[in-house]
Amino acid sequence: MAAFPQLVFSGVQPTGNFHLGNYLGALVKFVEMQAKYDCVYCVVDMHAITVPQDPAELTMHTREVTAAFLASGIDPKKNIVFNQSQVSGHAELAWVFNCVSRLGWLNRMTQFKEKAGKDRENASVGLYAYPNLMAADILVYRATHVPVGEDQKQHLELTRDIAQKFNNDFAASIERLGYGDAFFPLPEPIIQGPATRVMSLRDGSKKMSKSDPSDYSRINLSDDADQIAQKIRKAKTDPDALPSENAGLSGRPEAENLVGVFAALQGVTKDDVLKQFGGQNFSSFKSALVDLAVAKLGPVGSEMKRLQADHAYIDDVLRKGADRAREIASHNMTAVKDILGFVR
Ligand code: AQP
Repeated sequence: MAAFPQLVFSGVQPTGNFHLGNYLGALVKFVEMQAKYDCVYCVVDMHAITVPQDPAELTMHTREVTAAFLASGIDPKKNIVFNQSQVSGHAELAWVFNCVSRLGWLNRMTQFKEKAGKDRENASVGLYAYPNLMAADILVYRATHVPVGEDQKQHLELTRDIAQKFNNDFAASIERLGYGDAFFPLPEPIIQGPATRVMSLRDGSKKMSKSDPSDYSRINLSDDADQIAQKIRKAKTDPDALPSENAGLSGRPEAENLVGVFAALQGVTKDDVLKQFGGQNFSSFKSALVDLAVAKLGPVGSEMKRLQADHAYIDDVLRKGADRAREIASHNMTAVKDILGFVR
């Protein structure tokens, strides 16, 4: 397959309750990647409307996620930071992919099953076709790397299937137009580190999620020090002391989760954490975790609140980012239209 220039793309939905899972599973990786790659970071507002949204809240949450990006250390001058709906290439390519992707593929997506629940007939068509739009988000930039949490792995596999099928279906046209044997790269997910799947603080078998009705299940980036402390102290654990090695965490999902969170916040491995805390009870470990979480998340949360209040600045970042994103996306969409045989 042709070699593609390395480019990172990832997106976050503006759906409120931005939490520790989003931060450790996505944002921390986004920040790390900017030293090594050109990166495109998107607030995916078109994904958000696959479930009902209040317009005023959608605007507020779009600014909140953008503020979270910037407060975490993403540099909007070096990287492209924007919101999806300002660049029409996402929707255009998503339609093309609706015609490439197969019903059988979408039927296997577990996120749709979880989110639609029992009332499938009443779910929006957008929620069902969500992974096709996600493939378009990534491939409209011909991005090669996608930092995400574990929960997005299946959608990334689908993105690769769509890219592969498009490359195969239109191979002759792609070759004739001088793009070699593939127009789209097969993007690689980047899912690594000790907190690729942060679990609910109330139930170690469920992932930490924006839509969990219990606010005690998650630490929000907007929580203050008291709220962080209270949530960690109330987090579910088991009666045993912490083990000294990773293997001792098996079958103890709540313990494993808190150790993973500690490791990710500290930038070390779970084994390192257990070397330090093995044999200790949860109350002393939780106290150390509270101190660490407040030290790491507190400054991000307050910077986020400060930025979020400055609508003019945030909207300007998004507008300028969208201008840069649009340039790449329209260039690639012109090529896609030529490949498909659309007259322009
Ligand atoms: N619990 C998690 N652990 C690690 N990473 C996570 N991500 C989400 N939850 C966790 C990662 O955060 C990024 C942004 O995801 P999104 O904006 O698409 O949000 P989401 O996945 O819809 O978030 P939730 O909380 O899971 O929302 P609901 O409650 O609606 O299902 C992605 O990279 C994701 O992997």
